[in-house]
Amino acid sequence: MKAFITGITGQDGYYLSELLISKGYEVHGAIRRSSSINTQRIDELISKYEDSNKFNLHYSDLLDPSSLSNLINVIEPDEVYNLGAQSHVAVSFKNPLYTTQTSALGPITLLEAIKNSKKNIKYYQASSSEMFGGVNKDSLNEESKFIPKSPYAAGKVFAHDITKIYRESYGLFATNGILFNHESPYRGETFVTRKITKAVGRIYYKIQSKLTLGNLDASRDWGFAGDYVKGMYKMLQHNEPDDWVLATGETHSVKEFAQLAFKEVGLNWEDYVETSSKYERPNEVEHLLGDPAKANKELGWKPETSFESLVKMMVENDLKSAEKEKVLVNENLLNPTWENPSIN
Ligand code: NAP
Ligand code: F7E
Repeated sequence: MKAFITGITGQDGYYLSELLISKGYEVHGAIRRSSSINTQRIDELISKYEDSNKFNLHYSDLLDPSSLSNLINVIEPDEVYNLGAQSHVAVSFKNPLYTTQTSALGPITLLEAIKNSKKNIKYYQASSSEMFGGVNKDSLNEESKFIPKSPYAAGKVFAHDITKIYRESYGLFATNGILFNHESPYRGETFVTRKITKAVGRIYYKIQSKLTLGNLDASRDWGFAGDYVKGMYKMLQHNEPDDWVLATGETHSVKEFAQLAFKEVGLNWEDYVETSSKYERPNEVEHLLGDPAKANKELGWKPETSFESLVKMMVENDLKSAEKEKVLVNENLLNPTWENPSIN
């Protein structure tokens, strides 16, 4: 089996690649040319599979249609996982066109290429709980209404709809995984969970003195990315294409996350956390809670990692990296510029 993954350098790209390789897949991923190295998460896989055809990278971009259709034709994948996106909601307000183009044009280009290839290629679209808008405390499922509140979410709604349209119009095996927030030690450092756990590590080792956050009352249904990629894989093995929610069924506030993360190292969060409006969004998604019953019933998927284990895993990882940073800071080999990041 061959899989083609866009967004392979991202959090989910790493976990999904590892999972598919363990299942015997030949994995192909699209990477973007970047002026600084953007393969840190997958460097381990690159070196491990250097002498085999298990893990292969190709230059491409979701905004370069010919490169995507060429890759579909050359690789001839059995499965395409479209994970690539400008995935930061706050940044989407600053770069709305770019965000929308990657979220919306990428999927339609891939779906066209799959349709035109006339091969039975299965397609996974990375849909998001952000599409629901979080306007009340209801538990959200596949039937819940989309009320997007950001350019990011609006682009994802388009991608979700076009995936369904290609499924219904052309009989493509095109699925949407509506995933609620999922985190890990590989989570981008400007998302709130990782921003908190990075700060906890550095505050513990006294190379950071405070942590500035935005809206502490927002709540999210946070799961572990390693569990969620198993759900993506299961969706493409199902006998029929469809849409499925992956979530834990629990919601916690940003405040609760911070409280627990600081508690892991024996510190009181209130001694270190400040708030600033610069980390607030023009239109906030206040509350998200998902209902994964359909995925549980039809795919046999369930989250395996509790909220507490997730926080602990992330804090332990970032404590180790802060310990190494402290050595470098003490030897004047690293400048601690993380004290007051300008954005996110
Ligand atoms: P992530 O860590 O931000 O990774 C995003 C990936 O997309 C990176 O590989 C990035 O490449 C790539 N990318 C960005 N712009 C691109 C472009 N123009 N062309 C090609 N690739 C581009 O995101 P993630 O957390 O792994 O999430 C994976 C997908 O699931 C995303 O589509 C996200 O929107 C969606 N999603 C995520 C969550 C979540 O909680 N994590 C929940 C629901 C849905 P570079 O490394 O070069 O920047
Ligand atoms: O924010 C609040 C912020 O940036 C979570 C993406 O993967 O999940 C992610 O989007 C909440 C929001 O993730 C800070 O206002 C407070 O209410 O970690 P986040 P997100 O916006 O939920 C969805 C499902 C996706 O699809 C996205 O791709 O935390 N918050 N203070 C903060 N957020 C950030 N980033 N930084 C703060 O300082």
